[in-house]
Amino acid sequence: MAETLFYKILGAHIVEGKLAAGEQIGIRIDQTLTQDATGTTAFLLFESMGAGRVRTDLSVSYVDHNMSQFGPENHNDHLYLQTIAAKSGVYHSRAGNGICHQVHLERFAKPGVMLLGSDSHTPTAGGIGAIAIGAGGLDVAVAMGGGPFYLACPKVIGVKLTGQLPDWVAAKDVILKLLSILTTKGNVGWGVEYFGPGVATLTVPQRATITNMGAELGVTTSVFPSDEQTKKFLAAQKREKDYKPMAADAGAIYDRLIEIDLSSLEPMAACPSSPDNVKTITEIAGAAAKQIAIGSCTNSSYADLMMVATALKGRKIDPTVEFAVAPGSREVLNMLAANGTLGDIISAGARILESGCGPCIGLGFSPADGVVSLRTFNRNFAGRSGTKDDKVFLVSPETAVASALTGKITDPREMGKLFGIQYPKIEQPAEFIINDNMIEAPLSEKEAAKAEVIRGTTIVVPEQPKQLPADLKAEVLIKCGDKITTDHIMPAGAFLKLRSNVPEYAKVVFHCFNEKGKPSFAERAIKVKNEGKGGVIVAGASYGQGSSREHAALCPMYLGVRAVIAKSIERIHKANLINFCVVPIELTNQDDYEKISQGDNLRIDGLVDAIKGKDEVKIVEEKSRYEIIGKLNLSGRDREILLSGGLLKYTLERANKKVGKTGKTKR
Ligand code: MIC
Ligand code: SF4
Repeated sequence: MAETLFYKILGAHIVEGKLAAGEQIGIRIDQTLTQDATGTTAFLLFESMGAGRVRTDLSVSYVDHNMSQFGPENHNDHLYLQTIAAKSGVYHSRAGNGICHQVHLERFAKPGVMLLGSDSHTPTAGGIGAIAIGAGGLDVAVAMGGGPFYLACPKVIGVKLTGQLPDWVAAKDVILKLLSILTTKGNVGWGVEYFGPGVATLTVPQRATITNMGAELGVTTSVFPSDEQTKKFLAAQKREKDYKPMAADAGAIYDRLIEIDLSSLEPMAACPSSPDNVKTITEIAGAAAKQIAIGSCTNSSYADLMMVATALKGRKIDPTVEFAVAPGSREVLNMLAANGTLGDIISAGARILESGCGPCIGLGFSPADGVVSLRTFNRNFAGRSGTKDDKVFLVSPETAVASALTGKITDPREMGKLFGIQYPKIEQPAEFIINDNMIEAPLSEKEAAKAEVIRGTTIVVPEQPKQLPADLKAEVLIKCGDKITTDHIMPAGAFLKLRSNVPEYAKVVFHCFNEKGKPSFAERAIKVKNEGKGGVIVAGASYGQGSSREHAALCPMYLGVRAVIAKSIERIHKANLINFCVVPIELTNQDDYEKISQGDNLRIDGLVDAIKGKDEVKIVEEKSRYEIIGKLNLSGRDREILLSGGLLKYTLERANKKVGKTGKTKR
């Protein structure tokens, strides 16, 4: 049968289960990536497994998120990650070398591999023909130890691209268009595969912008074929040997088909405060934009910044605008420095930020109260910029630079009329400047045996979950609405530096919902825990959207949360809940959501028995006695993990069983 590219790559890596939509499958992982904000926990858990050296073909640890270094926490993390990487057989990309996804695309990703990363934008590597999936740190730790990654085999949406992008219309507009069609809700269990004649017109970095922001759809991942464009990109990275052509078979059948004619697209923006609140620039043009930032793993490639530099050459940004540019990697920065175009950006009035995540995750460059901030990033969840009630619009670099010159949201197609600027068609260089001296190779096994790991005082091994009670008695600690993101659950920005210290970080769970003068979520949770009860979080649809941060499960678990009851739960977050032994329960009847209030006392009798083999649980409120039926949408392995007390204990139990049988550890 004619196969999709998605299934070809999954099929080549399957070690358990059947390659059919909806089936639970185990996949062998070739490469992993971790970044510092999720990586410290991932490595601490990897160490707790006693795995020693990694068993993948390649694992890379990046430092790109926490680089502001107010206080010792960030540098403590860097030193721990550098030394544990060297010891465990992992490559280490140092602070300043660039954003993990950009650097991985440039230096490591290749067609046909399976990449698992502890960051939700890992699908960036789908731009080069890899199946690249975001997951929680603990899942990545298991993969580093040689364990398979388990997932529900996705159905595949085929996106047929035809035509060619018009001048000033960008790859960002392609993914914004798709977000306007599919939205951020309801795409769990799907993957996206691009095909059709329009594919050949897009370069690898353009494709990577599209697969990167595919994360916002909530799909498992997105993938492009590997073709002449891929070969050209790899050759320019001096990695032509990593090239192999890959595509779907002719006549492959997709579970759903969407067609996008690239020629018909126009510049677009995701308006506050969701990536799917998409409007065309013509609809919103003219509003004053006092802050503009170009960067992030979505849009900070060489071609993006060359286009920006060419448009800015000899010009000055509007004096009402604060304008920042963060090149995605040191390779990009070096290229711009060497060809002199960095000077054009600086002379026009841009502030050059470090090659890292920075403002994308609210680390600096927060906008003033009430001003419009245009960003080329991928997420504009309320408050993520570090400013409450922010007005962040997500746009292409083309729209961003046009608006920087006028001070207003501006359609870049006006650039000719306004400034006499023709669209700069940027050619990919035949060779990038390759300099890997900020990527450290791991120590040999012999050297590693003697090597010390540096552990600062702010690095605390996370507590493991307690076993689930046979019958759960729990209080509803919070009732929240639809599309609650992991940024709502665990704020980043100024709090990001607490990632390596769960007891401290747990104090700010649901920080954005805390009210002055009232007990915080954490205080309420601790009170309930001290009364000997469990805690429950109640939510609407698409709970846990956004990042892969497992702290959104780990910190509530630390505060005594034992279950989440929601209309629906997003893929990565659901897996993280299970990994930390918090039971994900989805409402059978969505209207039952209305019955529940904060402070209700719920009973789930026979919870453990239900996890052992039932698909539903009965939830009873103790006072008013309302009854609700909750779905346990769990695979057999999910059930075993919950019954073991979380993924770490489950993994250790299985490893011990193998030692028992064979006398030596096999994982
Ligand atoms: C994000 O973009 O939200 C992050 C910060 O990169 C997260 C990872 C994290 O929270 O550390 C992600 O996308 O997974
Ligand atoms: Fe970093 Fe932003 Fe990309 Fe997340 S989305 S990896 S914070 S640049």
